Amino acid sequence: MAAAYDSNNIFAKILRGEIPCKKVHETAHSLAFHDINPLSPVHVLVIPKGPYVGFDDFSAKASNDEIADYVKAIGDAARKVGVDADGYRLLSNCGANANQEVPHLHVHIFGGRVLGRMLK
Ligand code: IU
Repeated sequence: MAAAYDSNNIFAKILRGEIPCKKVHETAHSLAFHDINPLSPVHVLVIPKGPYVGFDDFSAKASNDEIADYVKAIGDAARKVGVDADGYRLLSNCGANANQEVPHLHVHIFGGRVLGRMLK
């Protein structure tokens, strides 16, 4: 079970406009922005606007509208940054065993080069 949502996490602050981000794409329920510490030439994070810790509580509690919006936002963000032609990797760390650092659901989009079999 996911931990309780901490509204002081860094992505919550980005969503409230308290901390800036390099925005790629925004929808009613989702926001995509460039990772502050890119691990590949293109490294974008896509987050839902709702208070979800990770994939576990999002998949259990989010509405169908939020889920559909989020999945489309990930694909649209990838196309906006131009990684769709050559391919890209999606990754979401969920919880302690995955070393999730920021406790707000995020999907990483890695692209811009040939990626090894595992990136993180
Ligand atoms: P993780 O999957 O939770 O380990 O990924 C967290 C990511 O958030 C990681 O790639 C950081 O570089 C990124 N990040 C960020 O983009 N902006 C920030 O202010 C912080 C972390 I803190």
